[in-house]
Amino acid sequence: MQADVALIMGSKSDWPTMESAAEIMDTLGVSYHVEVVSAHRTPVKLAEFSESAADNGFKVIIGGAGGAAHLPGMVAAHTHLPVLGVPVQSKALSGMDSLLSIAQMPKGVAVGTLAIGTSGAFNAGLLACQILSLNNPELVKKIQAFRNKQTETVLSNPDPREV
Ligand code: RP5
Repeated sequence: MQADVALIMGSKSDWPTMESAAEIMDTLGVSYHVEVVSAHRTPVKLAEFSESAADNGFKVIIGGAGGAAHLPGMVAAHTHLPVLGVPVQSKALSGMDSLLSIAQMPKGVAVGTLAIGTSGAFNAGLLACQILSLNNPELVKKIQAFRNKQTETVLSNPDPREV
């Protein structure tokens, strides 16, 4: 399971959202491990996974969950590694419940909260890469190339009526 990023989520139903994090990490060549770890349905697994995460070589943890989204916060309670939380869009409350559950951490236990849904998941993957790039000049170059290409795509086709 050796990988730089742990990409975990509360349910298999979160994968269609969380695969956006995997997408950008694939693009930038960052290794990740994917697994369902539920704060409520598998609480002992969550504690064991989080407590052993640093020893297992992970450097950043991305946690996605919806509804009563306690996963990222509980992971952060069990590890010193940086934890990025992705609020998955819920059916009942469109992800506002997820967002507030993840963002409103008590002082002293930090979770970096991203946007609701696939944009948040993508940016969690991107931010994990940026954190890892602090000690990796080659990764810095890849991130800069990704950003430059994105900018060029917008600048080269500014007419909103054209695809
Ligand atoms: C959360 O409950 C999961 O993260 C998921 O977003 C939500 C619904 O889970 P399922 O009932 O689809 O397994 O724990």
